[in-house]
Amino acid sequence: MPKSVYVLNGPNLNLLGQREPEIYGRDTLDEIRLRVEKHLKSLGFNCEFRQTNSESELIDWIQEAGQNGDGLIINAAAYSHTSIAIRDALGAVSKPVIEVHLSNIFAREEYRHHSFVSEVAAGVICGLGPQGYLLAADALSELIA
Ligand code: DHK
Repeated sequence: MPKSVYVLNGPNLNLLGQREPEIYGRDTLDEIRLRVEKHLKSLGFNCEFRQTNSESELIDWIQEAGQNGDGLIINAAAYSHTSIAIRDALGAVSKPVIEVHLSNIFAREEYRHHSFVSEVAAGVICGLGPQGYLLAADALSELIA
């Protein structure tokens, strides 16, 4: 049975493609999902790719990933900067976690410079657009092996 990687996306990422494209790019989340699924498949992993605008649903999915997954890629979007609850849910996951942001959060507003997720992530990739998810998949595949 193939190992499985959860790819969880937080609030407003459902609007990718139309939302501030000069910051987040023109790819839709569905286009990114197809690329990530294909790439993870080529690395031998099943992909569970999801998006929610709800903090509680994201926490439930992080807990599910901790139980059923072998690794986790997360773009918690704005919750990265605000949610200790999401940080704590990730802290309880014993599988490797990689944090991804499409934009370079350090080149943006100061309130985006701190991420609670980073404290509990094995690594952080930001500023490389959708490619960040593919690089995270490569890193995770090494960490899981
Ligand atoms: C996405 C968001 O929605 C923002 O709230 C974060 C992140 C950055 C991203 O770049 O993917 O600050």
